Order: sequence, then structure tokens, then C-alpha cells
Amino acid sequence: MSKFQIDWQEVARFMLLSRELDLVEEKLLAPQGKIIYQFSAKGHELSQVLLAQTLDHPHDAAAVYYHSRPYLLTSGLSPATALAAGMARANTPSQGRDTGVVYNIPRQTGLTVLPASGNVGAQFTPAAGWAQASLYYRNVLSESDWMGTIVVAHDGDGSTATNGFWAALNIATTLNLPMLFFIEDNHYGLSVPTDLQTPGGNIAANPTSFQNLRVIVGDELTVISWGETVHRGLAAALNFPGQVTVLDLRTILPWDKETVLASVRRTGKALIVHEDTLTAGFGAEISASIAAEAFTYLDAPIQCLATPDIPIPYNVPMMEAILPSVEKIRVTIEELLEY
Ligand SMILES: Cc1ncc(C[n+]2csc(CCOP(=O)(O)OP(=O)(O)O)c2C)c(N)n1
Repeated sequence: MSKFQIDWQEVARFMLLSRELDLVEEKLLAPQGKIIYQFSAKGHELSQVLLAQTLDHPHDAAAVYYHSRPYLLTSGLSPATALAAGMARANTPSQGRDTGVVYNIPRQTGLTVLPASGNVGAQFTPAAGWAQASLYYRNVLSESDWMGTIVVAHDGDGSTATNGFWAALNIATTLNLPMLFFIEDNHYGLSVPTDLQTPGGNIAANPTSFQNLRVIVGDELTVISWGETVHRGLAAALNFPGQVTVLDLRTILPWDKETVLASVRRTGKALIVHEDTLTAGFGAEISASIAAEAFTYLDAPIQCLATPDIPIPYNVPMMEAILPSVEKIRVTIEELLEY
């Protein structure tokens, strides 16, 4: 993944194409008995087409599931193959061996779609394997063309109850793998509501204690932080499920500017939280970069919560009083969301 450029005309074209294929299957092929199941991608189109446009590195890869057709169409799957696969025809990716809509695309010009199966949760292990291999190419074999690769595992919220999900999360955070867990949360696994398989029903809140995990939970505001205030930011963000992305920078020299800019361009709002003083704190640097490089995407002023320009008090309650507290962060998030 090297840049974040959206071709909106193409986005519209692939979204409409995907929707049209669903309608052909729903209205024609299913009633005629030519497909056994119809795996609708309705509602999945926008996020997947945007994701496919973002993954542009030749070694980027994805492991997909049965709702991934918009993503695959954007990555080079032809509409004819898409329909033929659903009908279990020959010369289609699984040649009728598996649910038609789980495809794989060996790398030709675009990215690789790893071999998939209809099993819920089967995507995470191959994706983690690809990510680990990419680090090997990059760090051990010193093949510089593997720099900047990322692998995505697509699945639904139900899959976060599977062994594959947790095992991959464990190794991805242990080895710091370049891996994105792209979970499409429609609040149900078939007819089972999320709160019956996830404490509190918030699938993003569940894995937040994993180290080296940059948690992405929402799309209306980006909270940028590092160190202790990450935990406060996460605690505050849990009050706004699905609305707030919390980025843990982990280092500020270098800092992950690309991730910050990509996220702010997506959410349109930025809140920086740190323990350093407001004046000359590193938040000012981040704020300046967002203003310079993502200004036209902003829907609200960039905000920074930091300590006032005073020495940090030794007395604990006094220290707590000046640090950005969970409550102060929560209130600021609320104000920014309402802006
Ligand atoms: C290993 C396995 N167990 C059970 C199933 C049957 N099954 C198909 S879809 C599904 C629900 C998946 O829910 P979720 O991950 O939330 O995806 P959604 O379809 O809601 O996007 C289940 C249990 C399966 N395909 N694979």
C-alpha cells in the first residue's frame, strides 16, 4: 500500500457492477435454479471498492470471503467469471468444488488474492502467512521491492469468534506483521447477534489489549496518540462505537504520517492527544502536516489535547488534573463528532 488515491468514477462503476450481478442472480439465476445460494454483497460495495483501490503495491495480497465480490471485481475478476463461478462451471476458480463466490486470483498485473474457502475464519492464517513471508523477503533477503506491502484478511463479525482469527491476531501483533483485519460488521453471524458471541457486542473493543495492534473502530474521527494516552483515548473512544479510529503511533521519530493522513482523509476529523505540553509538543508537528496535506478533507478544526505549558506536578491528583483525562478526551470527541 503506497498511496491513497480514489478514482470516484471507477468506485461508482464497480459498485453498480457488483449490485447488478447480485440482481441478476437474485431475479434470474436463483429462480431458474442455476445457482444454489445467492451470496449478496449489497451494502459491502463501497468499503471494499475503496480498499481495493488502496491496495496498489504489486506484492499486496488479500484473503477473501463469500461477501468479497465487490473487492474482487475491482481487483480484476471479470463479471462473466463471477457469474459462472456461482453456477459452479468449469474454468472458474474452484471449478465447482467450493461455494462459487470464494475466488482466488494468482498475481498477474494487480495484487494477489490468496486461495480462499467458504469456511468462516479460514482467511486469517493464509493472510498471516503472506505477511510473514513479506517480512522475510524484506528483512532477510533484503528484497527492497517488498517494502511497504500489506495483506488484508476479509471476513464478517462472526469470524471473530473463530480460532483462526485469534491465532492470526496473536502472531500478527507478536511479529508486528503488516496485516489488516478487515471485518465487516453487520451485527449478525447468520441469525446470531454479535452480543451472543462477543462480550458487550463490540468486536473492536475485544482485542484492544493486544500489544502492537493499531485498533481501528470507526469512520467519523481519527484520534492520534502514543504512549499512555493511547489507553485513555481507547477508553474514551469506546463510548462511540463505530465512529472513532484510534491510531497508536508507537514512535514519533519517525512517525507514521501516511497512516495518519490516510485515516484523516477518510474520517475528515482529527484529535491529537499526548502527555507533552501543548506548546512545542509533537502534536503541533502532526497538526501542521494534516493542515498542509489533508486540509481539503477536513470537516472540523484539528484539535490537540495536551498538558498546559507548566511543569508536571509531583502530586498525583494535581498531575491527573492537568493530564488529558478519559473524560476530557470523551467530551472533546463528542464535540468534534457533533461539529
Ligand atoms: C467453519 C464454518 N462454520 C460454519 C459455517 C456456516 N456459516 C456460513 S456463513 C456463517 C455466518 C458468518 O457470519 P459473519 O462472519 O458475521 O459473516 P456475514 O455473512 O454476516 O457477513 C456461518 C456460520 C461456515 N461456512 N464455516
